[in-house]
Amino acid sequence: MVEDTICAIATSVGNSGISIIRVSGANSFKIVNKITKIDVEKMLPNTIKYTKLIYKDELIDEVLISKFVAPKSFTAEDIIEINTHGGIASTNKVLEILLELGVRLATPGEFTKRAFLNGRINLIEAEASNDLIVANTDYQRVLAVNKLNGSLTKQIEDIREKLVSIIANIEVNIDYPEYEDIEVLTNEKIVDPLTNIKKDLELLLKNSYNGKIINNGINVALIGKPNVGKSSILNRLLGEEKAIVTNIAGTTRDIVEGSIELNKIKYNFIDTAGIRETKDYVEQIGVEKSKQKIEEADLIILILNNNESLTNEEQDLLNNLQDKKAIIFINKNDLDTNIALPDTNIPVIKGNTIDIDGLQELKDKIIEMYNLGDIKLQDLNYITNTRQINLVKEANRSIENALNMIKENTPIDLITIDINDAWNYLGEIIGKTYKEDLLDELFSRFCLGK
Ligand SMILES: Nc1nc2c(ncn2[C@@H]2O[C@H](COP(=O)(O)OP(=O)(O)OP(=O)(O)O)[C@@H](O)[C@H]2O)c(=O)[nH]1
Ligand SMILES: [Mg+2]
Repeated sequence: MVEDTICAIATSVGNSGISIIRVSGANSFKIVNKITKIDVEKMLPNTIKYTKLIYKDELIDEVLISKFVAPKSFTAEDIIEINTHGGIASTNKVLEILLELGVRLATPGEFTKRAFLNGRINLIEAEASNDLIVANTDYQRVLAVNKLNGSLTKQIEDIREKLVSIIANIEVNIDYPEYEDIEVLTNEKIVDPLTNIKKDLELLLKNSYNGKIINNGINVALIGKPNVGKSSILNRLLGEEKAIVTNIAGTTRDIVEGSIELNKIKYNFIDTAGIRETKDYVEQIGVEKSKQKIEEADLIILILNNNESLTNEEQDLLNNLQDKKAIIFINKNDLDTNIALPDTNIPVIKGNTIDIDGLQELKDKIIEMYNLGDIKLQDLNYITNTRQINLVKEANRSIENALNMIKENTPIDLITIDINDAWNYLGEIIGKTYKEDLLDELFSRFCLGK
C-alpha cells in the first residue's frame, strides 16, 4: 500500500454546477473530518452526506461528501469525494485547504496508478479508463468500455494459459522422462498449438489497425495547385468558414485543420498550401509543409480544376499518388470543362463548392474506404496503443523463434525459453510484470484527478 494521502480536482476547472475534489489515502477520513461539520469517520461506507465545510472559523462552502472505504474504492484506499459548488474560486479554496492540512497534490493519473498498484485493475483497464475520458466518437467509447469490461484481458489471458500448458507439458517431459504414463512430447506435438497461438497473435495485430483508425482517426490531406478550391472544400466539409478563401492564388500558406466524424470514425482534414514553384519565401515554406503532409497523410484528396487543363505539376502529383490511398476531386464543375484526365485507378469525383455538388459523394467514398464492415459493438476489442502492439509483436517473434528452432531440431528445453518469453511479454500487456519508469511515463499522460 502506498502511504501518503493525495488529492486533486477530478472535474474540469471552470464554471459548472458542481466540482469534485477527490482525496485518497490512509488519512483521507481523518483530514477531511477536520473541516466538516459532520463526523466523516462515523459515516457508513458508500454513502453521501450533506455538510458545511468550515476552516479557521470561516464557512467555506456547503458540500456533499461521498465516502468509500478501502479496499472497496477506485484506488482500493480510503476515498472521500467532496462535491463543492462548481467554479474556480470555491474549488481551488477547498483544494488549498486540503494541501495546508498535509494532503499532497496528486500527479496526473496517480489515482489510477494506485488502483493498478493495489491490484484493483490491470494495466489494460487502467489505460482504458483514460481512453474513455478522451473518447470523442462512439466507437472510441465502446472500444474503451469493452476493455474496461475485461474482454481484451480475457483474450490475452487465454493465450497465456495455452502457453502455460505447453510449457508445463515440456517440463514434465524433461523432469520425468522415465514415467511411462506421461505422453512423450515430441517437437511435432507442440508445433500445432504454437502455430495456433501465432495465428491468435497475428489476428490481434491485424485488428489493431482498426483500433488505430478508431482511436487516432484518419488524416486526410487536401492537396492541389493554388486556387483549385482546397480551402473552399475544407470549409464545406467542416460546415464552417475555417480557412480563408480568396481568388488570389497562394492564399493558404500555413496548414489549416479541422475534424468531423463520419460513420463513427474521426477524420482530420488538413488544408494545405497550393503546390507550385514560387519565389515567395513564406509560400515556399507552405509548399514544403504541404509536401510533408502528403507523406504523413493516411488519405490524400487531390483537387483539380475542371475549368483548366492539367499542368505538369499536377501530372507529377498524380503520378506520386499511384501507391497511396487517394481520391481525385475535380472541382468547379459549374464552369466549362477544359480538363482531360488520363486513365487512372484512383476514384474520381466531380463537383463544386458553389452549388454544393459532389461533396456528399466525396464523404460517401471516404466512408466506403474506411468501412470497418459490420462490426458488432461487442467485437470492438482491439489492442490500440503502441505499448500493447509492440508487446504482442515481441510475443509473436518469440513464438516464431520457437517454431524455427523446432524445425532445426533444437533440444526442447531451449525452445521453452522463447515460449516463456512470449508468456512474459503478454503478461506485461496486462501489467503482471512492469518497469517502474514505464509506469511513470504511462500515467503521466493521464488527466489530473484520474
Ligand atoms: N466557380 C467556382 N469557383 C470556386 C469553386 N470552389 C472555389 N472557388 C473559388 O476559387 C477561388 C479559390 O478558392 P480557394 O478555396 O481559396 O482555393 P485554394 O485551392 O485553397 O487556393 P490556395 O489557398 O491559393 O492554394 C475562390 O475565389 C473560390 O471562391 C467552385 O466549385 N466553383
Ligand atoms: Mg487555400
